[in-house]
Amino acid sequence: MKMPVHLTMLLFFISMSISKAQTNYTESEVPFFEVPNPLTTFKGETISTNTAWEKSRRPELHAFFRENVYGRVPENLKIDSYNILEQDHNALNGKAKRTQVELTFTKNNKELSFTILLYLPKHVKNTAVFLGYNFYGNHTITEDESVIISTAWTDNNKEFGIENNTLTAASRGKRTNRWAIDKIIDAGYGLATIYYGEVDPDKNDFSDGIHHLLYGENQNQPKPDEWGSIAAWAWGLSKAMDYFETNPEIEATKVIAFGHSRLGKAALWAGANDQRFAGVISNNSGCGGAAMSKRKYGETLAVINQRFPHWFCTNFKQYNNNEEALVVDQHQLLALIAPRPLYVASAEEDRWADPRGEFLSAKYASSVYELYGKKGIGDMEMPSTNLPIHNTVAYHIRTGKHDVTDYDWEQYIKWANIHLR
Ligand code: GTR
Repeated sequence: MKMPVHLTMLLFFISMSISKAQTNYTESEVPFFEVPNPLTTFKGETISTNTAWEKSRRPELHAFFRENVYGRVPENLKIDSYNILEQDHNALNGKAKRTQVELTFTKNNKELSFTILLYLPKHVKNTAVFLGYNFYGNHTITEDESVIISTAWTDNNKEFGIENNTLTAASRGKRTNRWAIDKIIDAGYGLATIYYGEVDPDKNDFSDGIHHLLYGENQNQPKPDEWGSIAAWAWGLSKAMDYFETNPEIEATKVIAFGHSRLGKAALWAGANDQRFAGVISNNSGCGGAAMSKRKYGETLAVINQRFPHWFCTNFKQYNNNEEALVVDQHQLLALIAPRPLYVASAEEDRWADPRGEFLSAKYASSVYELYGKKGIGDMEMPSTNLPIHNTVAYHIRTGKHDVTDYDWEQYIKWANIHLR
């Protein structure tokens, strides 16, 4: 059953104003909480080697996040076919090769396809690639006229000229500011992006997207421990990785999952699930991403689960206004990425995402990196704005708002040059 759009919007704005009015932005009002130790198992045993971490602690933490936070993927679905829709060896003024490849999945007489837009620098072979979703279609990330416009459902956006939940040429190039394509290509990296709405439309409706392909008989929504939308988006990143492994031009062992905000949450979960990702970048991912839930600063679990009931699995809702009951926190999600390079980035004005909570999370995840002899945040304090830490666990807080900027990309490239080349 669907509510009329205007009613949904009204309820959305009411809930937004209530939740924002109650939001805690005062550091002294952050409650005292114990930080669950990544190196103490649920039974209280101490983990002191990376072998023990991999054998017992990592699996139990991963299972907890899978069954109680993001939800498990019901079944392994392989790519049915892939189809190169378009290719140009002289894209971006001749410096890149552009490929648009569509991956198709079929199950239970249903089908889902999504398209990867891929730019590879011509001057480099076996390219390392940044892979990340975009919010409004592949054609929004560049002025490149050849980029195919998605027909998938989209949220309306006046500023971008998006009406009737349909993408048109009016939105071409509207998000170029978030994708420093030239910098990425010039630095010798590839860029791959997917419109996230093709994998699962971002609305509280489980009859579309990838979910319904995997329903059992008479099932019309995920079970309490089954995947919400974030897990579906994370799944899509792994399927893109399956494709990369078949593409000899890509160095599949050097793919970095990147994401901003809700898509940063998806990138983190993809990196935790799929150890083929060489590294992960969380750009302003906030609540349910890099930020610590128990701090109750900015967005909280009750607020996120109410506004976006489809993002996490149903089991996660038991922690609404009940963060104390959680036996994990988000630093342990970050720890699941160890020993692979991890970059957590915040923005000063993005208090909703709790920059300090994102920093602390990266810091508290570091003990696991140290088991592997990798350098995390250690005993460093939160740095001032625009003073990045580029260790295996990296962090910066830049000036400005919730966004992805050239500054962010410059840092990601510098850090990738150190840890992934
Ligand atoms: C906000 C949400 C955040 C963040 C953001 C985004 O409305 O509260 O958790 O994910 O959306 O994705 O832009």
